Amino acid sequence: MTLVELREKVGTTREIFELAKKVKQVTDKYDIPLIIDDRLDICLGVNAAGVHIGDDEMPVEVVRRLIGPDKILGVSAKTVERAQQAEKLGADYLGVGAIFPTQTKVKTKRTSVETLKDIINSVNIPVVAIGGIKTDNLATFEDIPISGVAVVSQIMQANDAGQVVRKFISTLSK
Ligand code: TZP
Repeated sequence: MTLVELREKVGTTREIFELAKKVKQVTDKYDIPLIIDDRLDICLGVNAAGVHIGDDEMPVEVVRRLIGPDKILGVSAKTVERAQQAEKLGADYLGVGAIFPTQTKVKTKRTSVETLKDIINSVNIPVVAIGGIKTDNLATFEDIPISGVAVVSQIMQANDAGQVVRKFISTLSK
């Protein structure tokens, strides 16, 4: 596993801060960087490794300025233009999706596999596929040089999350 992202949309700032602190104790224990979705304040508050932002957040260059050069900045991109602009403005990696239908982020629009390929070919930073990704649809990415996948439901709903993560890692490293 490369990193863990905390994506919490419900709760007060204080509640999310407390949750982030708890999650960071675990990620620190295993030396895995913790990324906070959307919440720059929480990222800075708990000294997480970085933040991930989408279209509705502050502009990429502003977030980069606020977090400084050393924290990881992930940006969601659905088009080549957005991807290239994000790279230029300081993104360290891109999240591209939803590639498949997803129940986790119901309002998200799908991104085609073709666009995923175009984005990968147009930037020099890592591109991670997201959205409806399961261990049994990873074959879709066989010939696509993605840097990784971001997964919510199959891991969060598993009885044994570790087993699912190991299956993702072993399938992707073949
Ligand atoms: N952004 C695009 S799809 C998605 C996000 C946060 C949700 C992915 O969740 P799942 O359960 O792995 O489909």
